[in-house]
Amino acid sequence: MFAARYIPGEHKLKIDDIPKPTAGPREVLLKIRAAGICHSDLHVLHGEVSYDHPFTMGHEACGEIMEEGSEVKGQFKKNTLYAVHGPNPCGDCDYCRAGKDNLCDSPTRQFIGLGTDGAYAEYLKVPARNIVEVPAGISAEVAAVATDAVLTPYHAMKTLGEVQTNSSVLVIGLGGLGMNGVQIGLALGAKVVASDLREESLALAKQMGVQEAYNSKDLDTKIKNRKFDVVVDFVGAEATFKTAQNYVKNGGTIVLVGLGAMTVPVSTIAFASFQLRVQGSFWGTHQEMKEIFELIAQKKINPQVETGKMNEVNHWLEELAEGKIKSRMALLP
Ligand code: FEH
Ligand code: ZN
Repeated sequence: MFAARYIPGEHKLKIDDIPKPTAGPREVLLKIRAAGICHSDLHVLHGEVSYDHPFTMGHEACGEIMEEGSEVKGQFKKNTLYAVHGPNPCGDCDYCRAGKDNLCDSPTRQFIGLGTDGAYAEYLKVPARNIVEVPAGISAEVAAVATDAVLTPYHAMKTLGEVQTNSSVLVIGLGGLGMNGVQIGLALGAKVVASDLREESLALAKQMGVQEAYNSKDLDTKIKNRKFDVVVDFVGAEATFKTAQNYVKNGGTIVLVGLGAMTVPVSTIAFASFQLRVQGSFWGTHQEMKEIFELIAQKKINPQVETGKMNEVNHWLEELAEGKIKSRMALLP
């Protein structure tokens, strides 16, 4: 079958023809219907994260079940889309048992498409426990990108930021994650202010219902000395983290999602004097993935997605690297 493979040391995926997998006793075999591309793929291809073995990439997967393992027979529906929980938790460790399965610390756990075979392929086998049914009416491309670009901001805002009705939230960065973060904040009943350097992104955020959307360079004049319960930095650069420190309330939380810089300076005087908290955020849990699909089905979140052809995956990853993809992209077989 077709598969786009990571080869250690290579900076492009190898388009290959490999044997079609078969489902183990507690696995299912999915026929891939859509696979989202992500900057995390680029971190690997650019050598910032490396692996010592080849595997098929693609950690944002959606497909239909073609085969059920012997121990999970009859548990799933035919002609139905399922989304894959990319963190691929073990289900047995303390984190998994505590419902924090995004932090699974099983020594054998590998992320789908980042260490173990993923979705840039015709077929993908995954543990049956790590898929979630996609509600009818949600397209494969939306479901695929939602497994990261909606799940990650949802985990950051609802679970870690504890965003709720009337929370004041500043969202910094309106890329694929931030734009969904704005919608998630509104869906949770928060008062959301959005900021980005791109005017077209600010306009889109306003179309999504946010009352205030300001260019990051005008933030000081626009919001002056207002402070926010939660500031979510979807960029993770020095400048944006500095902005976050300036506008988070005393005792408030900065949720750091973006990986823009390797490190960002923390103001000790600000953090100590105003008892600030900075909270890292990683992907999301299986339970949260069920919740985001409900919100998408209720049209409270409308993920923007562009599509391309799976066999052009290297081209689209280059487009992503050059900043030419405005929202998120899913590849179709
Ligand atoms: C996945 C694996 C490792 C680091 C970051 C990611 C993100 O794409 C998940 O949101
Ligand atoms: Zn685990």
